[in-house]
Amino acid sequence: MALQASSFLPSALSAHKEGKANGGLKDSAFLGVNLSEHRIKSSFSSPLLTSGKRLNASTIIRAQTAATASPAINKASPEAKRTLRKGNAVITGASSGLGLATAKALAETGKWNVVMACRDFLKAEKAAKSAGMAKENYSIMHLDLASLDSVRQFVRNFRQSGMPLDALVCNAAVYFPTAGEPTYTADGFEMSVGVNHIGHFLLARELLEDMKQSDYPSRRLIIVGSITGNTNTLAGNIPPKANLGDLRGLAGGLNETTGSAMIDGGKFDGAKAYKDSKVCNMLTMQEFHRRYHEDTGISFASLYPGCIATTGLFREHIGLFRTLFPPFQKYITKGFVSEEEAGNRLAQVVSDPSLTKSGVYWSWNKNSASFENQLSQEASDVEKARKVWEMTEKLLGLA
Ligand code: NDP
Ligand code: PMR
Repeated sequence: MALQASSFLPSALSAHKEGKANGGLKDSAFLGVNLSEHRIKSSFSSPLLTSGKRLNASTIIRAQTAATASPAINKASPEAKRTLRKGNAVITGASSGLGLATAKALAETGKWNVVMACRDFLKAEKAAKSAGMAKENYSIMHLDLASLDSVRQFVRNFRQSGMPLDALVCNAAVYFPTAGEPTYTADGFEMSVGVNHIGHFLLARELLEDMKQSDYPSRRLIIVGSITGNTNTLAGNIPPKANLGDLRGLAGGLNETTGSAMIDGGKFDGAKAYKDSKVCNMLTMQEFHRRYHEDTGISFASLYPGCIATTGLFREHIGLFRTLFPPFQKYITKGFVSEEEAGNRLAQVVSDPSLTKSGVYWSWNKNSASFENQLSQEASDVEKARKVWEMTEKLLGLA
């Protein structure tokens, strides 16, 4: 049922407080609602090129720990002083939005070489230049997460560069809210889960070996999550809600010709597939933590950077959504953050000495102070995390 524009707020918001998350909000498309029915080396050789009632969110998000005011990431710290070399951070999807802003924030400290892992080399190069990133602080390597061959080639190329790996940020994502039919990766997985979860899973599993070898004082593997995959929040209760079900679609390979393109085995829904993929991202981070933190000392983290309503993530959405979403988030939910602010937040998770805790899903309060947030029941389900891990391994031939 379509949502009337007049009903989208504030009644929709109060419905959640009363525990009726979907009151007035049914299957949807405008604002969720279906209007139309609708080490550093100084030079690198190829293949690595050095380049040149307002909504009260605090009633929804419950902090487990006190908020930590976040210091500027470029402040000298005892940890930074001990560091003799620049850190190397691989960031996927650094050609726009959050990834680019994070790359810029890290590059500007002069303490990081950012490896921008991107599917469109020229776009990444242009983006880095127009962001004003200095050549000596970044390099670009090709990575298409929609192809497992490309992921494996990226890993080989990275190793050939000879750089140690100190931080990996799994940031890239696609979102197809208006797609009527699924599209597929080169390996036949539904595209949103294929890129956002499966491609990153393989990349992170492979590069974990490289991170283990690094002598950097604080090594971190970060997988970007989102509020919309967490059904313990208002945003996570906007239909279609994330739900991995019994994972039968994932087990079957996420393809309609052999089963279902959706993780839960249901009918294809692009918006749900994205939210499901974010649940997988947050579960994967926790499973990494349980399996590897103690032995390796690597910190595993996820985060919700805030609603960056202006990014390319919404490029496939209808025009009306793209026009109204930023003011809606700025003035009504007050969840809006600029790309720059979101980039600073993610850069903190990469390098701030106070954010080393592993297994954490970070969020920021309205004063932009970080806090350890609580995940939804499904996004923190230990058994589901293990199953998602094992099934994904199986699809990748790792088990
Ligand atoms: P953007 O669309 O601006 O950035 C996504 C990036 O992913 C782009 O650089 C894109 O490359 C890249 N990408 C897409 N497909 C592939 C692929 N097959 N292989 C390699 N790279 C690919 O969106 P955001 O910056 O908003 O999204 C970044 C992260 O932030 C995502 O994980 C998203 O889920 C998360 N997030 C975003 C929020 C928001 O409000 N925007 C809120 C919460 C989380 P290209 O430039 O070539 O298209
Ligand atoms: Mg949401 C506190 C309220 C809040 C927040 C923080 C977000 C974040 N959203 C909120 C509320 C609402 N949204 C309400 C009340 C509605 C109904 C009008 C609504 C709708 C909506 C739509 C249709 N919101 C959306 C969409 C999208 O297509 C975005 C999405 O789900 O992408 C997957 C989205 C988002 N809202 C957010 C955030 C952060 C997003 C986008 C990105 C993401 O999760 O990665």
